[in-house]
Amino acid sequence: MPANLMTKKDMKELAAEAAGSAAEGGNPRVKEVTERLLYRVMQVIDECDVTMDEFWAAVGFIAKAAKNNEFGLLVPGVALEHFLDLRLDEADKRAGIGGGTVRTIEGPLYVAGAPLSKGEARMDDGTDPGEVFIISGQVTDEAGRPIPNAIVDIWHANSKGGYSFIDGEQAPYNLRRRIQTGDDGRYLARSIVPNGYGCPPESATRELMGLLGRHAERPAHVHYFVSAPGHRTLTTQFNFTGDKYLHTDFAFGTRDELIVTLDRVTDPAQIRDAGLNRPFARATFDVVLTKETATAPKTVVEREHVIAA
Ligand code: MBD
Ligand code: FE
Repeated sequence: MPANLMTKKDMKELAAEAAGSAAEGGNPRVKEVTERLLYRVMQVIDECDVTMDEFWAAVGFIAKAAKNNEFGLLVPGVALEHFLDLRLDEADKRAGIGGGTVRTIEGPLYVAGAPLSKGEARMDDGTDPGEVFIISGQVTDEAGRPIPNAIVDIWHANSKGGYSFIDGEQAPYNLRRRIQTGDDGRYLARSIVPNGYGCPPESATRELMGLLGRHAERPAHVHYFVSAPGHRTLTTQFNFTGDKYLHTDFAFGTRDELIVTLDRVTDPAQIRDAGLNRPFARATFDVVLTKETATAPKTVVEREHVIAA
């Protein structure tokens, strides 16, 4: 069939009717968004001459993603989670807010309720054969003043790119910790250098990436939520220089300001001073939080989070 069989007017009217524009009740917000969304879907079908077979293949794809509980993976994969960040960045700018550590996506693999400790934590349970990794940093305000009692909630993959709870192979809360900063705003984490994450082989998300000619990999990264009373909660991550996937992250999470360099320590005296017996890697990740104000756009995202048993 040819494309562009329909008039804009006909599509707009049908979308409006389907979204309940003539109906009294319902939720006005849902009606508004549904109407615009349906109109745009109709436009795409008509512009691209989407066949019935193609349409139902797309429905099947969405059903598969839903059955796998994969929407949390699909959303960053098609850049929408990053797009939400870009909008929030712009809203911040217009509200005159800047100067804090930049945000990036949360991703789908956070587990709430990780063990909480003061000042420092060991994140790994000692079973991962990966490289020992010491992360240190300071949480400050925009004036550089330390923020004591900030909660630094860190989570990352193991040396195989797997996340505890999700991969079913690790102890509960392995590589997931909350650290409360000391009076100097500092935190210290001992862990294992993570590997990058790849979408599961049979996932709908990987299938789509293949159809788009893209890969389904993330560079290695470490996730953070950082919160403190009177300050805006920050969702962010850092990556590592030299990573193969650093600038082609399938989830669009990499930001230039969030790339750290791993410092490899091989000097026996330094290894001993760190209380270790083999070479290790270390990195610094300092965090600057912005002040909470009544007019600041909201940064705490309400979304479903699992809690490990
Ligand atoms: C991850 O670890 C992640 O952070 C994102 C955004 C998507 C998939 C896996
Ligand atoms: Fe991740």
